[in-house]
Amino acid sequence: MDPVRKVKDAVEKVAEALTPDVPGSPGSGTPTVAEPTEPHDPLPPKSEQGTPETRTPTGDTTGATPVSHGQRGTFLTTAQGTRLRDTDHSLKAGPRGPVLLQDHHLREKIMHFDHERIPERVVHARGAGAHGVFTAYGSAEPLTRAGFLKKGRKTKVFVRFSTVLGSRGSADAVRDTRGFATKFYTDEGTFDLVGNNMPVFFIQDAIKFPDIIHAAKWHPDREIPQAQSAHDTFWDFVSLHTEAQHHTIWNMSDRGIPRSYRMMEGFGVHTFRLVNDAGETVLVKFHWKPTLGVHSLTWEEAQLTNGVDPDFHRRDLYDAIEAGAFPEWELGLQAFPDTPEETFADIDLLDPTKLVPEELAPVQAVGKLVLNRVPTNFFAESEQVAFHLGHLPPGIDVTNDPLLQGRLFSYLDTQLTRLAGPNFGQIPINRPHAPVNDMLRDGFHQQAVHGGVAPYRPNSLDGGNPFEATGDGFVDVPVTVAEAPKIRANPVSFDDHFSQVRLFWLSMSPVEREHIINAYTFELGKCYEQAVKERQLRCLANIDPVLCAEVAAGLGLPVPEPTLPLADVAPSPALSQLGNRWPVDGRLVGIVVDAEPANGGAGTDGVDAVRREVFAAGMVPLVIAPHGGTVGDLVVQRSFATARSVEFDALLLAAAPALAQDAVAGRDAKVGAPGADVVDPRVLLLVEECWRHAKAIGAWGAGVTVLERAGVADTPGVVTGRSGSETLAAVSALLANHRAWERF
Ligand code: HDD
Repeated sequence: MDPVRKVKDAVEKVAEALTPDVPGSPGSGTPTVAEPTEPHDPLPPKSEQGTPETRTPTGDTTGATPVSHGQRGTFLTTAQGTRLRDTDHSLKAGPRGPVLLQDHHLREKIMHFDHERIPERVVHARGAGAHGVFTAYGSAEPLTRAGFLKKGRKTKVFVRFSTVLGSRGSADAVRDTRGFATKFYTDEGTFDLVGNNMPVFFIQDAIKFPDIIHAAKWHPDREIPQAQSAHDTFWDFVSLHTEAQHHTIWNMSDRGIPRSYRMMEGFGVHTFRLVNDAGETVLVKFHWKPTLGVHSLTWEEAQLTNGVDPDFHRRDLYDAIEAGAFPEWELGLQAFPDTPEETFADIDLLDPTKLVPEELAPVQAVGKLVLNRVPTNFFAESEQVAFHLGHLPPGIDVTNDPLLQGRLFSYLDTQLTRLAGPNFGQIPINRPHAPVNDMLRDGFHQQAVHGGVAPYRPNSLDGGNPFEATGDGFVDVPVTVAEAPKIRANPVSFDDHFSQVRLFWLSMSPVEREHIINAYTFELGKCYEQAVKERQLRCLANIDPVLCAEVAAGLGLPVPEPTLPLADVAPSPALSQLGNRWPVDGRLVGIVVDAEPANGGAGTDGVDAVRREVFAAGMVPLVIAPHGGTVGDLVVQRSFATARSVEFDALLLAAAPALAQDAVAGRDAKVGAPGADVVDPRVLLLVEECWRHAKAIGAWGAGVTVLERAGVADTPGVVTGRSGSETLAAVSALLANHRAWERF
């Protein structure tokens, strides 16, 4: 199909999905759904969802027993398959009598409900997943024998994005690191790449993970704050434990508040070892590069979003997939010679607090990931998915990074408790797509009915089966382990805690530096302990004098002297988010219209044409009107009561909606303003917030008045046009830069 047509079709589909259900309204296309009174076939699954499992829990696929997944069988049954005639009344001794203990249906229903929740993840509890496909370019073939990286090979994947600190119900747009965990269901066994949106970590040794997490999570006495690092214990730990300073500056930068999961980079963080068919090895770092570019929220926008739409990132991910604007990333590798020193350009590749600048080792693209399907059931998939760094196919192996080594223990261990027993690998989302023939037996929640009598090796009773693989199995790379004393210590290179923090700071543009200063000032300003703030300022003094002085000024504290010479490092421009232009696919454009003339508004002339042009450009238009329902022929997606600026990437003003007449009358009495001149304050707020958050704003016709009333006319990133079409063209050009950066 013609690609432009394809995008148009996909975007029209989303518009339908986003259109409120106003039966019979123009453009809604939604028939009135009658309330069912007798059994009939259920609606098919939504197009972007998979068909639910069609077997019963007992595995019957003959159709003889009703399927119990997702309300798809006709008649309600107990868990044992007995048809039920009543699920609304407990069995009682007479209509007014006591409930009888013998009511098995009541007890089964309540017992199961009582146990619906499982423990949340101890970290990364809040997250959202999606299915997709990974297609290999073949460029990694010389480096690894991994089959899924061979040219053209397609592999199914499941990705779960997450925040680290908050509980399962916490808000999405908090300042935090984001998890980016990918399960590749390769036909040689599952490969899990369990990374973050930042390339470095707080600690160099896994033994300190409980310390950083205890410090960063809530205080143990009151269990606050939720999903925040802006508190004493976090800054106490990172200021004492200076190897955390590099990860901390990433958190304080715009990377800590991503605009969307779709607009984040991902990093495997550790160095891994690849091995090819000839047994040659190379050290690599994994990168995910989003097609849409790396973009962030502003801090005020993030704070508002957490109130207005705490599920912002989750909703954004699913809306985009539903819209057909499938999120995409390229998988890339930085490859380094596998030398005995395991260093590159004097950077210790086993130190997870260090990155390798892309200018020194370019990221080579090896394949593309496309997320194209939302989960059918959140719990079954996103909640029960279990990743593990030890899930490696032949061709990929681990290194001695002490953080990685500890993680290899932690994930299996935590999942044993979280998923209540050792058989969580049999949960549908965790099942490998490669054939499994293990000799693991029994245990809680065993799903398999294993045949045979000899689950051991060697055996003769089951014909010696299963046999060990010859040639194509996993081989641990026989790395030489140096003869060395048993010791609790780090290599000396791990003692450099500041040079790369300075490298990061120097790589930022002025506006990104301003955001970093503001973030440190905000977070430390939320601390109560003076000693903690002063200690962190001493760390900042070792990073950069301007950074330290600005934050100290914001806190009203003296500027300390550095305790170390400032590192002499070259910046890495690739670390900055600014300076590029990006596709605008899936961006949300709000269009403010007025009520119909009959209701005192100016109407919606030309808006439908603009709406279609927004679609055609691959973006999603959302019509914002004084009320829900319809205005003329336009279906309204947001009313002034439900719209808030944080939802939109750009704003178009087609009209200057006035305040309702009765409200104006009250206002007149106070300020004596002429009624028709009073622009609805909710529209003014939309404009003011979009302006403060440096978003593109465009107006034509009567809409230009709003710019004047809001006092933003003729400022950077605010455009006007002779027509809607001309205005949209200018706004789209601005949107490709993500924000009007000059406004900060
Ligand atoms: Fe971890 C979950 C990423 C260090 C222990 N981690 C978890 C998840 C991600 C990461 C993305 C969520 C997976 C999901 O969506 O289910 N973790 C990282 C990265 C690290 C890191 C990139 C450093 C480079 N983690 C780390 C250490 C330890 C853990 C050092 C322990 C020694 N992580 C865990 C865990 C979790 C987890 C406790 C919680 C839930 C789970 O594993 O299944 O085992």
